[in-house]
Amino acid sequence: MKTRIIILFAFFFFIPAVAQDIVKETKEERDKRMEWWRDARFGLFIHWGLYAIPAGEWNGKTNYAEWIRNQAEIPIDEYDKFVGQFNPVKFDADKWVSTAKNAGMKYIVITSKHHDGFCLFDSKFTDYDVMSTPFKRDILKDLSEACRNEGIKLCFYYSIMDWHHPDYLPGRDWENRSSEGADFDGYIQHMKNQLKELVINYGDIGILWFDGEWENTWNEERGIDLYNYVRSLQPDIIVNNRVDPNRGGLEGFAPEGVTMGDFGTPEQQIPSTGLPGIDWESCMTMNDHWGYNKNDKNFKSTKDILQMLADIASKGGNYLLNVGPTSEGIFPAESVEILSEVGSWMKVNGESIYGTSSSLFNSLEWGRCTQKKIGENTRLYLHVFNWSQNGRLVIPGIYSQPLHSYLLSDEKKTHLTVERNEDALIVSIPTKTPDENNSVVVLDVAGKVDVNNPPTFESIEKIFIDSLDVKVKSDRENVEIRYTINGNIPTIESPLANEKVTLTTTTVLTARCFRDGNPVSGSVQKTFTKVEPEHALKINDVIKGIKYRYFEGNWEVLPDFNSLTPVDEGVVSSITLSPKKSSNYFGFEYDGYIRIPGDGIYNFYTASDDGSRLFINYKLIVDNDGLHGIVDKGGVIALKEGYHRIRIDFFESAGGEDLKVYLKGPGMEKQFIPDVLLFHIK
Ligand code: FHN
Repeated sequence: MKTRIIILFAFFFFIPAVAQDIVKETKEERDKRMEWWRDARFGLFIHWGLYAIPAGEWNGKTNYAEWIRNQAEIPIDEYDKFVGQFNPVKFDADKWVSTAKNAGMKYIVITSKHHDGFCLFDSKFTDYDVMSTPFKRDILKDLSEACRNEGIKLCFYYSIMDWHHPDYLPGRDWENRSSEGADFDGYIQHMKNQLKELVINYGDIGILWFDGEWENTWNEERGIDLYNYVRSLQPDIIVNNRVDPNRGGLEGFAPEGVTMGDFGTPEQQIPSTGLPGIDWESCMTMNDHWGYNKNDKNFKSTKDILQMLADIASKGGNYLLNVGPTSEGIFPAESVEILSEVGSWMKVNGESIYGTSSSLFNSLEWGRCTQKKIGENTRLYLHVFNWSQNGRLVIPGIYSQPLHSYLLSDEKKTHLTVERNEDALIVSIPTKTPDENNSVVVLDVAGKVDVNNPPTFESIEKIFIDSLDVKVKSDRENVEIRYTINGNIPTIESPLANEKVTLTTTTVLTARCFRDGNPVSGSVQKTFTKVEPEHALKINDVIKGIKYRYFEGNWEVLPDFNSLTPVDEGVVSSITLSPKKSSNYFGFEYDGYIRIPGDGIYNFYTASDDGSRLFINYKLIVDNDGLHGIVDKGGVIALKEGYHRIRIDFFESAGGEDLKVYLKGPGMEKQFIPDVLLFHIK
């Protein structure tokens, strides 16, 4: 134990200033840490707290849930009366955990503390917890024992945003409650104290599932610090990416993927394709609310849920499905019924979900595919949503040699014949569908599965000046890539692409895979355009810094600032939304020159909450307008070395606000626009 303490001390002592690499783990160590989570594929989300008492209803309105205090603008003293009413006498942790386990779920994420600040656990750092209620029992303690008994991973949701704690900032703008003396750094220490309780007092914790990171007091530095802190408490814990202010809103990813935390968190949605090399989890409600709403009967069907589970797994993701328990401590009957039906399917077909990886098929008209390595071979699980009555299941564009096929629901594993028809395999299947929701056909193939995916172009730019090297690649074995530069489909006579193709003029590049003289893929085509870089402006007497004009108003899209009178104006060295006089309903226009260090292709980005636009030489390059959480958008332009006009427009409505402006160019990774590049003239 002594060694462990020394190691922990070392963590604290040598925390690097910025990078998230405190644990400096290798890929192998990370894979080991993520292994149980990747195998699990399916978990239960639980949103439970004081908000279950009003059950979505307030002052005659019935569409609330866990946000009720903020949306119904309930004064804190009024809301805190629920503390004296919270007495879930029917709460039975063993029953909750067995319901999840019987549904085929491998982990449970429960709201230890949601945005309202109420804690479902006995915290030494607040009285705003379950021990102050008539129930007086540590919910999470009961759950940790029940999970341990059933071999289910217990995980905690924890909200960074806190509408109750006096040191949290910003306060609610509708609430007549002073933030005088609030100490946000003190709040961060409070969070760390509670997180230490959560990670140390309840046994092995699988995931710290953060949320509520979108308000303007949260930033990247604090996110990295919180991630490193939790990992230092339990190095093998998994942390989601909602410590990252740039996690990309409900899409759940930054433009570069997962830039902080261990997995992306798309919410109420499923990415359109898999995301190779990126861990992610879709979280979803069963009806339309996270917390309990007694009037919400709009539950998804078991078929919807099972097909979404297969869709998510076929793209390499996890599915976190939510239940909102009642104030008595029981799951709504509809949720119990759905989980039971899902469990019946999982009992028969679970191996087609657990421990599977994404398939290589871009699309299958009848359903989805997950796969597993079986020794040197590959097992395909064909999830058939639309069962064909003609006795044939056609798997298009597969060159692998079939070995064996059977219905996963068939205990005898009766062999199904498999024939080849050109680049398709056809499985003979019974006319009667095995399962109305999702029938799984197993198909074992020799070696790595070989699907007719075309090559990929590695170049991310579609415009270039001078010349452009386009890498053309395929991860398929034993193929050669041939290409054309005139838009025609490549033939065996077309030139070999080898590693890259160098373009010197605007080109329609088309590439295709061949094997033994025959095409074994469709073709991929992209136009790369040669452009003339914009000439620099001839300006003199430049002065460091960029001009700003500050406006106040209530907009849903960017206004024409030229038609408005600014409240303030001046020059700033950086684009940081200051000086401003309000935390809501304001706008900025930044206008000046950027000194471009050399000829080349430049990407500009804005990450903003709410809307923003970026212009170079009066051309709209980034359009990130509208009411939204932090969203990162980019645009590209070719520029010659020298000064170019730059203008950024931004507006904030209410809630979180943020504006970050990035630049990427030749020899420059994506970075905040350096102050040294910003100028104005009198
Ligand atoms: O504001 C929360 C919401 O209440 C709920 O907890 C979801 C679940 O991921 N997360 C936030 C909304 O994105």
